[in-house]
Amino acid sequence: MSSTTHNHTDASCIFCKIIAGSIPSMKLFETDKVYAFLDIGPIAPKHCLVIPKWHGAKITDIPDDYLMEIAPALKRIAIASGEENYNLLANAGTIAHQVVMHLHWHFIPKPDEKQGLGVGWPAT
Ligand code: D5M
Repeated sequence: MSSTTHNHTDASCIFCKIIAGSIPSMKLFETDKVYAFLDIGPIAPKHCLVIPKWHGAKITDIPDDYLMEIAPALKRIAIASGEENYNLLANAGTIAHQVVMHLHWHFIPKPDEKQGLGVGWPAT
């Protein structure tokens, strides 16, 4: 069920705006505490993100009850995607390549190029 319980926000944060619906996203699903959507710059087909509905850059900023909905959301995506090979990752800090300072987990499928699934991607 969706909800309006996103009460710890940063008005300048693009992901807070996505949660609030003030800028568009390709939403996959949401719960009271998490929001899942397609990455705007996919590095593989079905590349998507899961974010807590609580603004904070790092895992240490986020209350446990929000974090506890992250793993089930990633599991739901993994099942729905049908993918067998993928990376789940969260960058923390600029040196670790975090660009959006609202905690997010990437779900990044890794097509098996030996089976031809990755042909043509990434474009070179
Ligand atoms: O990755 C931040 C990720 O956020 C990057 O893969 C692009 C994605 N992004 C940025 N803006 C949007 C919008 N508006 N919709 C969907 N996805 C978006 P990082 O781990 O911080 O390097």
